[in-house]
Amino acid sequence: MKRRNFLKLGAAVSALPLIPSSMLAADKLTALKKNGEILTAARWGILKASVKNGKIVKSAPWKIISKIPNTLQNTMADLVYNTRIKAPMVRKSYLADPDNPKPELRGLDEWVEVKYEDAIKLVARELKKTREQKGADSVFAGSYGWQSTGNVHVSRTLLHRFMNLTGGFTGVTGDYSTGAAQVIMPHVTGSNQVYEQQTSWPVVLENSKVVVFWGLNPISTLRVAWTSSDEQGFKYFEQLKNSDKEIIIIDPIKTVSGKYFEGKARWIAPRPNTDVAMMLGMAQHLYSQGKYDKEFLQNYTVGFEKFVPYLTGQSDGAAKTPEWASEICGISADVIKELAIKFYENRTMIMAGWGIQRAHHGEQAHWMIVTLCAMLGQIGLAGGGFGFSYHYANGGAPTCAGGVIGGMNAASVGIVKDGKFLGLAQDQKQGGEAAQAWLVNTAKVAFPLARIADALLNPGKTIDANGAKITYPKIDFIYWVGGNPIVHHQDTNTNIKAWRKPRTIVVNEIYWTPTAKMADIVFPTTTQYERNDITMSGDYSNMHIIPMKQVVAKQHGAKDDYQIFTDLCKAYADGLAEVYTDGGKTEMDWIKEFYKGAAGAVNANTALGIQMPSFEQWWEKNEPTEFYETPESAAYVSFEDFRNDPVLEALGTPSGLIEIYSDTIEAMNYKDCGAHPMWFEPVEWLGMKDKPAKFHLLSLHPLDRLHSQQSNTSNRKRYAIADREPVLINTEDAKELGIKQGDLVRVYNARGEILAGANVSDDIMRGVVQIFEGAWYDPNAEGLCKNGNPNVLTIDLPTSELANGNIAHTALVDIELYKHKAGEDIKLTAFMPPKGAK
Ligand SMILES: Nc1nc2c(c(=O)[nH]1)N[C@H]1C(S)=C(S)[C@@H](COP(=O)(O)OP(=O)(O)OC[C@H]3O[C@@H](n4cnc5c(=O)[nH]c(N)nc54)[C@H](O)[C@@H]3O)O[C@H]1N2
Ligand SMILES: Nc1nc2c(c(=O)[nH]1)N[C@H]1C(S)=C(S)[C@@H](COP(=O)(O)OP(=O)(O)OC[C@H]3O[C@@H](n4cnc5c(=O)[nH]c(N)nc54)[C@H](O)[C@@H]3O)O[C@H]1N2
Ligand SMILES: [Mo]
Repeated sequence: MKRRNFLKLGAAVSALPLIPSSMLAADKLTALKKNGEILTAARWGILKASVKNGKIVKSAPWKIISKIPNTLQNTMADLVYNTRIKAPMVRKSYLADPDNPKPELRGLDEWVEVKYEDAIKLVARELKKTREQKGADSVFAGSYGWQSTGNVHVSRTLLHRFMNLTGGFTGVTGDYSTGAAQVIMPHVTGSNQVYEQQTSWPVVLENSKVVVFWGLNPISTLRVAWTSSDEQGFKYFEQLKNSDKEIIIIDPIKTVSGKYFEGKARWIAPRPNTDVAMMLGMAQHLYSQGKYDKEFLQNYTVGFEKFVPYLTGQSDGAAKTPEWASEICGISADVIKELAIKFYENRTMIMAGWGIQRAHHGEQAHWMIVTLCAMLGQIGLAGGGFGFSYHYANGGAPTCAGGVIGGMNAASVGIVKDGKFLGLAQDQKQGGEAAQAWLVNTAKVAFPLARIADALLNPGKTIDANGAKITYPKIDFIYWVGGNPIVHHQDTNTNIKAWRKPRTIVVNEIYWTPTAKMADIVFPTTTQYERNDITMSGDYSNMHIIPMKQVVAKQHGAKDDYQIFTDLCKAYADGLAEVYTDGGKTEMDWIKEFYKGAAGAVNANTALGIQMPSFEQWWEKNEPTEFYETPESAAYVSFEDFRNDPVLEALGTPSGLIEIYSDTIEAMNYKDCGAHPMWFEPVEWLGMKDKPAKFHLLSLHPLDRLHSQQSNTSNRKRYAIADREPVLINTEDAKELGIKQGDLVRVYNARGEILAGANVSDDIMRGVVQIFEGAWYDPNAEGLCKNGNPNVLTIDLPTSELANGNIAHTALVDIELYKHKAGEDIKLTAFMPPKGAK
């Protein structure tokens, strides 16, 4: 251990005042308003809450930025008052004997209410026991999820801080969002592209002639951001609609975005998971016509000459002609040729979403887009090339000049011996930038997130991952906060088996979600509206600093995650809570510190012309501080510097250039990811021989929810059909099956079965069905999900050995009119508390 850390720590503890200096002022600052309006923020934007007699009666956006509606903003009251966990609870068999807790009864057992203090002691004791008996690696705290916004109450970081200080944990790498793209892109372009600023919207609106939405549903997905949505993206897509640009939508579904651009955009619907073949057809056509930018390929890329034999079929006997592609993707060869030439002859911006890479061999999709764009030669030119985050967190909204607030960090691994905290084992690690904050890995042992069920079921198994070998630890303790893994992970029935492996599972939750129901110990947690916090808006724009003022009192004895982990520290070892809270800091102390850091920098930078007031004044005023774009940020063109000087501004790839062919990946020698982009048949798709089922299932991100969040609000009335999650099915397909609008249907395959309500429409191509992810899993005794969670039907395989991302959008299913089977229980219980809970 470093002496410096001992000193730092000693200083922190001895300087701990009896009453934090800010306490008196804080009382006034934290006083609740009983009547009137309160400003706060959520993932879904800056909000104004109306309270009457201390109760939320309404929530609405702070400002109207565009005419595009955002239904997530009006549900605050439901989020505070519905389906709450009302007390700390322990699963009956676990409470009876934590050493023999009958994990096979998880999700089935009764629950028993316990005193908060007892639950704290129980968790601290069992965690310590697990670490002593099985080592720190047996404790899993990867704990992925879309927890609430705010830089203080960030549940996952707070968990990691606790887990690090008490001795370390097994974590995860990557995420579900961009599991494949974030791993392949650094090999191809030197950085991940998916969480990076895009060519600015003003540049696109001025210079692009053609805008392509390749699997892009921005009118839905821009409803949220990781910090808080600034909603600038809506404003710009609105301007795009009113412009004279040609818009081409490539998507099996005419989504809300397709409808928004109806009459303006052309809708082209390929078979799901075949986009790479379609792009290869375009590339081959450009090559055969000599219509590609040889100079760009020469100066800015490597490996095109090794890719050509694949295009021409010299290497594998199949020329990737538009006709070849058409057979696979179902789009006519003429259209493929026409699009290729159009993109070549006009300044074209290809905006791609992430659904296309949440599929088997998902790495290939974005790699092929970059390759196609390299042939078009417009990368680094104003309004040309590609952008992988226009649909997410308002990418392309120019970055504002101003202050950036700090946040909680996950601290370092601590050393605990005989009930005493001895100090830190290593230096502090700081959090990353907002857009990629969750990619920061603070654990020593980590595996790709989407392999969680595989890891639980196969301890000791070694997998390949991006050139490394990773051996799964034997996980015996899970602590999850701010996520809903029983809902979000693929192949639920396998996942449930995996979740019955460890001895202990602890969950901090607001609601009785399916994940809370699958735990042993549950702590009821506050919603973000029951505590104070501070956040920024705009993951890329850094547009506002927003005071998140507590709206109502904490409900039903719910505790903040910060409180729970502070109390766990106290129970775990003497002296730990002081370190955890950095000398006794309250939520207001942290908020003030984060504010002051930013305000100091802003006020010192006179060029900004913005003076931020004292913290107390600012908090009292309860309004966001707004920052503004600069001429430079409004003119930002991604890859422009590289284009101007590929030597001085070399990319972070081994060659410094765009890698159409990667020697690094070649050396990994993977069967399922080669050295250049390729078409691989997915494990299930519509063009396969001996299809195991008839329809391709896509499970998009939900319009009226954030994943599973808001399932328990009145928004459900907007979409539920036959009181279940809707399944979108093509009119002709439905007719053949005798299914009508509103019918209750069974959707099934070899992996499981769910109920859904039929939504019959021409807005989806034939052979494809769509069920939004996020419906709360609600199994009956036979394992039929009565509410309609599509993950019961999806496949839990990795994209490839390279990225190990999830493949949620690769699955075939069958569908039929629901016929009642004798004894089958289909009463919806998703929103009811489990046995033993109030
Ligand atoms: N089939 C299919 N599956 C998918 C996807 C798909 O496209 N198709 N997409 C995947 C993707 S990209 C993602 S990101 C995941 C999302 O999966 P998740 O992020 O796990 O989904 P959420 O529903 O947002 O879960 C967040 C949970 O945190 C709780 N929570 C909120 N605030 C707090 C807090 O302050 N403290 C605590 N303790 N809890 C809190 C909420 O109540 C909620 O239950 O789903 C993945 N799953
Ligand atoms: N309202 C709302 N917004 C959200 C979220 C939410 O839950 N609700 N979640 C947020 C999160 S965590 C993430 S990761 C992002 C997700 O953003 P994305 O991953 O981009 O969203 P998806 O819904 O998976 O898919 C986007 C589009 O791709 C299309 N698509 C799917 N498969 C294919 C295919 O094989 N080919 C083609 N051409 N198109 C295909 C879908 O039909 C859809 O229109 O959204 C964020 N925004
Ligand atoms: Mo995501």
